[in-house]
Amino acid sequence: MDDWEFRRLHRLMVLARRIDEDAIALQRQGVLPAYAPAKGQEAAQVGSAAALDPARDFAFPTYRELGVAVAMGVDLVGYLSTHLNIWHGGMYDSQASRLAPFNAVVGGPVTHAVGWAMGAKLDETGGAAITYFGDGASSQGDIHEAMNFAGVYRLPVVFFCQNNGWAISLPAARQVAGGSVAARASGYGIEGVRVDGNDVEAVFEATRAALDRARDGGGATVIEAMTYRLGPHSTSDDPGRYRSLEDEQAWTGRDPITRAARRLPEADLAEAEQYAAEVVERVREGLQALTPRPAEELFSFVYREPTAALLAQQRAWKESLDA
Ligand SMILES: Cc1ncc(C[n+]2csc(CCOP(=O)(O)OP(=O)(O)O)c2C)c(N)n1
Ligand SMILES: [Mg+2]
Repeated sequence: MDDWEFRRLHRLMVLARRIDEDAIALQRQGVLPAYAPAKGQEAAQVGSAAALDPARDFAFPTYRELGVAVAMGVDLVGYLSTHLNIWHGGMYDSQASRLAPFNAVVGGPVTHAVGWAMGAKLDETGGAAITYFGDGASSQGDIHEAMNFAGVYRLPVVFFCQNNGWAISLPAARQVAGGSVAARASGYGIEGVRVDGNDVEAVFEATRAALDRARDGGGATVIEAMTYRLGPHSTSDDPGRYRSLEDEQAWTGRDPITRAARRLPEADLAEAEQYAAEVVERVREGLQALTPRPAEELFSFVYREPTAALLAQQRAWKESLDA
């Protein structure tokens, strides 16, 4: 990776970190009802998303993918509006930005990505899907069906697992027997690799290789990025109740941003911070200026053709307003 590209990835990680910190502050100030911090996972998120080709690929995130949104250049006010809970799945344009609405169903985005990859294969678009999921999600049945389907049909999809050590309070060791999510790939006839998820360059290279193979008809890959969630599971969680300070401190010493910063001159670090501070300010103002959407839209965009049950709910809702 050349210096220019490395600097770009570092700058995106710093931006993700600062926006993440501000989102937590906004939650504490009562602006955001809840938030799922991404601190510590910036290299895994930025490194993987930066390897995508925005002209043909598509990403399917979980609820913790701020770094992916940052690296893909998604409108961050629209992205964070999901945490503001004012509209279905965020107010950014998913089609244009190539990032699906974020998904709070554990394992949910994985089946969507495989379906999208089936479409890309049938239409011969040359695009590949990437889907994000956690160590906890890796024990969900949907993941296994999705990987098997991708293996059987040789689909262009990258299963990107961020193994951050925890599924809320459950350690990965207690639900991944054998210890490796990547190792499961061989049972589905697909590639599996494990990378240091706090090394942004290693993540970028592994993802680029997997995307290239997917586009060349080589099928799917499981990438298991070994990382750590430095903060709480969500703003309602207290990790002090289930993990040790020593563990947190050990991983703080492996902070992906500090690590990348060692390769860069002071001037670049200062410039990255200044840029991040400007964007944080803009995003904060944008979020605070958002007003609620019409309540009627609760019923829009759920199905292409609304079901009878949905229409009945809509009628009941309207009647309750008149009552
Ligand atoms: C289908 C489903 N089951 C359970 C939950 C509740 N839940 C939310 S996050 C989470 C843990 C997920 O852990 P992991 O996949 O490791 O992702 P991480 O939160 O660590 O990023 C659980 C059980 C959910 N949202 N969806
Ligand atoms: Mg996890």
